Amino acid sequence: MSRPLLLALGLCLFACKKEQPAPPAPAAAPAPVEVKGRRVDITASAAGFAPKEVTVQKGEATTLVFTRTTDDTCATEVVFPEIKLEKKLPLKQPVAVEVPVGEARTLAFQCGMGMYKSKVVIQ
Ligand SMILES: [Cu+2]
Repeated sequence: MSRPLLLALGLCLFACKKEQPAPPAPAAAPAPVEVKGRRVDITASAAGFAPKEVTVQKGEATTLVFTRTTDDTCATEVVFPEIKLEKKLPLKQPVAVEVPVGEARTLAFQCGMGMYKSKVVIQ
């Protein structure tokens, strides 16, 4: 074999080894959690809750599924002040919150310290 070819082969082996991708994280498959009605996933990350605003139809059973994706966030729990609901958000564990859809209103939700203002609009 010629030198350049060997070199190319060597480079390729090196490059290929380097590019070996880490086993892909399971794609955004819905995490197993008990859900009633429509499921709306909400992520709690360093940037707060996403989406920040969720619209829900009055009378349509809807469950918000919160998943905290990082330890680098204040949102280790979610609080719905108006309905006095608080749920701990363990890292990477989906937490279901059933939306009270009986009446049209806007419910705020936020982290335990009242930051990351977000809301669910029932209409
Ligand atoms: Cu906070």
